[in-house]
Amino acid sequence: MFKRFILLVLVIAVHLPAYAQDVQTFSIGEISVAYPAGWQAESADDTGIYLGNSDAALTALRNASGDLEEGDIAISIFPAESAPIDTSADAQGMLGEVVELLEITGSIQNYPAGDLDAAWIIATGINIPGGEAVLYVLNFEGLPVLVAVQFGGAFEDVAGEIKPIIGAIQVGVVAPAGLPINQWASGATATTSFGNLTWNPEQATGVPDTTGCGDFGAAWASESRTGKDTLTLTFEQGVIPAQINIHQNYNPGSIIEVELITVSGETIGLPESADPPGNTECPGVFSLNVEGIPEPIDQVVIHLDQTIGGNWNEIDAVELIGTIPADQPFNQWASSADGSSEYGTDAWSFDQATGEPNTAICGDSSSAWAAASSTSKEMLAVGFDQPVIPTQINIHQTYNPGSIIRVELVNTATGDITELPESADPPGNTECPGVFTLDIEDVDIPVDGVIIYFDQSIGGGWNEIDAVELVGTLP
Ligand SMILES: [Ca+2]
Ligand SMILES: [Ca+2]
Repeated sequence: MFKRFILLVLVIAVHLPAYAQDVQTFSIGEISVAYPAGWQAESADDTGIYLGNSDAALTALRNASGDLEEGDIAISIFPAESAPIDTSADAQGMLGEVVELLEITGSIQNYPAGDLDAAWIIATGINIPGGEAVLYVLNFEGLPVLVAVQFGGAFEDVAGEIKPIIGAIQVGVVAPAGLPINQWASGATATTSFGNLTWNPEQATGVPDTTGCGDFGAAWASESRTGKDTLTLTFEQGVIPAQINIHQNYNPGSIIEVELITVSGETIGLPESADPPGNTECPGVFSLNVEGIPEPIDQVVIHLDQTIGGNWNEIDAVELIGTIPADQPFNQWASSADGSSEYGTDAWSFDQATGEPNTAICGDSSSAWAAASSTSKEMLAVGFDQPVIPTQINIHQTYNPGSIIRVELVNTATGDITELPESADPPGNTECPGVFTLDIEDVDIPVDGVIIYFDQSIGGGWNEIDAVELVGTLP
């Protein structure tokens, strides 16, 4: 189960030294890339990365156009699963499907990338902006990645610049210290809202989901079209802010100020943060670059005066881009799981212990992991994408808590195992449903795995695990 992690560590070790000091990095979800100073990166939709060596290159990506001057390079990087192809195929197979889908021509070849299964093609066709592009499939285990490179002029002239960037694409590291991450708001409140189920503050959370300029229930709107209102967005991860992107889908022009709130609760006003009429198109993104705020923030406050425009200034989504400070606790849910036995291969399987909790009640629920037998000794091993210096583990139990006898921590790169003292959860200690929390103080090596040992003869019933959270600081 841990092969993927070890592979990733090797990939990182192989690729990163290719760069000198003046390099920047950017990550979206599990994908990250390093690129030369002077280039720009931004998140594309909620899953991909746009990279460009000029404003024109980035604009071409945003507009899906091939309008590039000689020397311009535009690179888009997306999970292969965002294309309608079979992502269980090998790299050449996936690229073959892309070629068919786009009805393009060219010769698919293996792309040399160490142990990584990779393929590439110099492709031409009318479905490619500009008529010519280079496409790559990097078949990272678990998350294959599609890369498209557009360029002005001849490929030979830019190939040398592109190659190290392709080599610096990584998967599986959520947020190494110093890498900007993007987040969409996970919660929202407002002084007023137009509805309870539509146009409510919730509609400004998550990825943008309105289509065009107009009055949409999937965006937040205030009660009055001329209201002076405040919309406050919360984000899961506190970050040193670099950019705020406010997606507006109806009557932009009424934002008078944007404030940030630090994780410790201090409010910081952003100078020149008004978005007057004519500044942002409809639909459009009001983008604020933020500099010089030393504290991590996890809330964005948007003040509107809709007497300015005289009509609802609707907000569809708000994105926060920033870096995770080295000492900031980092929360993650298990991304992989294995163990001694599972009750099913889908329902009650190991995988049911990954991701955020999704089992609300105490009971025998197939959205939690259960062992094959109800009275056996068992082991559940969960893995996490980002190694951290651990400070806390939270084990979400949804049936018969009381059988956990021991918990261990793992560094999957080195194989080091740390047993946690007094890590049993005896009957009566955790309610059902309930969270068994282990605070960790003395572990100073990074870990990315947790192993939970059970003796279900203690409780005599399935001790089901819905989710496991690892909290820690970046190494
Ligand atoms: Ca929305
Ligand atoms: Ca679950």
